[in-house]
Amino acid sequence: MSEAVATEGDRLLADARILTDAELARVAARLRGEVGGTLGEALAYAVGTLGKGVRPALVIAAYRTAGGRSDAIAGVAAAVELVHTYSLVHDDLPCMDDDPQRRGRPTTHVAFDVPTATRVGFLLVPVAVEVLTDALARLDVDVARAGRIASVLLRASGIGGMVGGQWLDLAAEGQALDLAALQNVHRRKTGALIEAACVIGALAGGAPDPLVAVLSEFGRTVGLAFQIADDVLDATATSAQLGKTAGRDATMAKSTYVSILGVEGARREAFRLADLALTSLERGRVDAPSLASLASYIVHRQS
Ligand code: GRG
Repeated sequence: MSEAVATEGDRLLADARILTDAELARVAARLRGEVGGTLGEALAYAVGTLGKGVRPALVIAAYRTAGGRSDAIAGVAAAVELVHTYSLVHDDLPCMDDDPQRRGRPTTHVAFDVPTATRVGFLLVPVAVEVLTDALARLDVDVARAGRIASVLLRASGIGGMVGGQWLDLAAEGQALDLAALQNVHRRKTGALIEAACVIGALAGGAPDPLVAVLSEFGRTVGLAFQIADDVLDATATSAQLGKTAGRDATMAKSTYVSILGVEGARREAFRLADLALTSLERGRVDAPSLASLASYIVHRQS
């Protein structure tokens, strides 16, 4: 997997962000107006503090791979990003990772307060669903497929995915997990939403089930690679590079791929998984250079 492809990944991310960030800005402005007061400001702050946009880029790339052409896919991408954003607002709370910085800015509970940030996280759950259903209507996705898409997103965010993974992650603090247990945490906490991004994009683009299955396997593999790369960056990058506090895993005595395999071993595993993800595309005879570039970006990224 070459770094040149990773540069193409940067370009794809930037293109996807032009579409998705505009959608997120609309959501932020609407929430500021509709909710009003401090809570409206805090919602707009959380939604308007933007990340790299990996999940939206995967939604859009999978959609286009399935033959989708409408820019209204940005609403679907924004919905997936909103789920990710509210998870970060809660993840940073003092009762979880207790982090003062995220995406280069003070976390929502630092910029406002803990009760407000807690409300922001929960309030964004239905907002994400509303943004999703509006976008699916604009894309003219039929009701059965729209229901399937909503179910994929909600399942990935729930006990079998993000929430369950976070729970296991917190419960494992200070304990030495083996690789199988850690893989289960990573797949649920981070991988499930990344896999869902690929599946949702494919379904929205009208992909037949065999193509959905290939993109699901691709997403599952890069989802795990993403969290392993995150473990490596937490141990090797600076807080300025990451826009959040570096070295947090060691401070919180978390088991990570780095604590088990070392930095180089973890890096090699992330690269191996990115290659495996490309193999699943090839095996399924899916020509998806944009997804391949994003897989490369995911394991070569510096932030
Ligand atoms: C609010 C109902 C509710 C649930 C929240 C807290 C929680 C449940 C889940 C947290 C899951 C979590 C923290 C996953 C980590 C994922 C991860 C690696 C984040 C970093 O992703 P990047 O690098 O970040 O894509 P940016 O900022 O670029 O978007």
